[in-house]
Amino acid sequence: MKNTVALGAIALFCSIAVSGWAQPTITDLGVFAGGEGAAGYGVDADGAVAVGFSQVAGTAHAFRWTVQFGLMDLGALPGFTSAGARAVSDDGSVVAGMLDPFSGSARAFRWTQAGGMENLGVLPGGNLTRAFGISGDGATIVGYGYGPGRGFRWTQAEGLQSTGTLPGGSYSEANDTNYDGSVIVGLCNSFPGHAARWTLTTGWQDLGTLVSGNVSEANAVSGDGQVVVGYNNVPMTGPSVAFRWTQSGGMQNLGGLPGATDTQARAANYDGSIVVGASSSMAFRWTSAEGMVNLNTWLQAQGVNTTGWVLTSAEDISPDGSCLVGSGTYNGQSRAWLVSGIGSVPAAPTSFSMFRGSVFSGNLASLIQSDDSRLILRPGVTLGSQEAPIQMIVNSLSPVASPSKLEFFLEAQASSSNLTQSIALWNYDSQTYENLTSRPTTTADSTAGVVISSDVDRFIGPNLELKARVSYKAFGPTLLFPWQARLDQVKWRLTD
Ligand SMILES: [Ca+2]
Ligand SMILES: [Ca+2]
Repeated sequence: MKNTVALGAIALFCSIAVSGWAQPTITDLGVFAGGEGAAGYGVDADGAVAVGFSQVAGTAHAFRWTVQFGLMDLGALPGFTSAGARAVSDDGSVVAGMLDPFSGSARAFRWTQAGGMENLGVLPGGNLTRAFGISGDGATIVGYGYGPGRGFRWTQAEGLQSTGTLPGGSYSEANDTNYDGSVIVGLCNSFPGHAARWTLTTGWQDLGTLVSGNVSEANAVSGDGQVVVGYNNVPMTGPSVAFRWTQSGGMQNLGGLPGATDTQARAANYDGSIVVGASSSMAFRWTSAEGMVNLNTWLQAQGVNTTGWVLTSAEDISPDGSCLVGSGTYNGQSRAWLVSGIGSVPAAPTSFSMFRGSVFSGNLASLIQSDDSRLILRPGVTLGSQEAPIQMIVNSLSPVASPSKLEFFLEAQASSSNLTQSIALWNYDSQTYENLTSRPTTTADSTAGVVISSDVDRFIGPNLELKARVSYKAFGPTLLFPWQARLDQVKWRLTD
């Protein structure tokens, strides 16, 4: 059904105009004003939402980044001064994290777009909770409750429930859960701790260790619940190695990057075929075919421009493996990063036209690369005050016949921030533009995007046409002088 069609015209166009244009991209998720750095922990299914925290004046602020609007501070409930976000549901709408994460009275929280932030409370007799994971469907949050020293599982219907521990055990931690919340993984016993897997019917199951007497801990479980990943180490002093566990194969040693002494697997995709993590402060990616490779060099081999970046850990992966989030440094500054579009195919603009407004300078070639060479547009006459006086229609062709995902990105700035920039895609079914995002313009380049992963075919024409409309309109005080929109790059990304 989904066929990558070989369109000679596109292939030729790509080889000439966009050679070296990497398909996966790395995005700096930014920091809040005055921020000292950021760490990324969770990504949704299609790379449109990422979560983590950003440090401002020594205080952690939980963030939820979206491709449309960038960084948003989730704030903190009254009585708390700091927060950190640890995980996000596959649709990006539910976030799990911690209030005052580094204090003795930390509380797990749940955030939703509709209801805001909610304190999940403590287990009976407990005095703190920390949330570490969320199910793909967003209904189950897992973490750890101090006091009783037990992993917890939270659902709307049942509230906070202890996961218990192994028979005779004194301790448990719940670090992650699968797509539907039916499998939880973490740590059981006191010392030495063992990686463990929990289901409602079996309770905790000890996954053992690679070497008798060692310590192990499970950090994550695949979406289907079948693959558990984490680390194994020698108690107290020893080096750690990553492991990948399956029911049939038991615990498999994934080792570490060459020379590394401290390796942890942190996440797995839906079927557990891709594992990511950190190996002596270098992010890694593992597959059975390629083994464990340094993510920095792997991305370079994919054509990603990683200039300035050192990716020190990969903390989460989307179910399809196309998006990764984690932490690192950009030009020496602590930053959260998002890599998206792994496995996607490019589509650069092939033509554009002005429906309202006109070209001040630049041309189609200005839109191809992110190189600060820009297509500069100015407003024109409109039929009414509600109509945007700059409306550019930009066209391309999809290299994929029936993509599972369509992404559209625009890097641009304007001469004023008193403008609204809107992106619409032409719906070939309804024969109308669907307005997908509107936001204020910035006077320095910024990237706005849309990610479509359901009913994608409505945006693909009968001959694989792609059509988008970018518009600009003044808001607030009327601008008395001519203003400009300056577009550096327009691009589509399609995933089969
Ligand atoms: Ca630029
Ligand atoms: Ca450009």
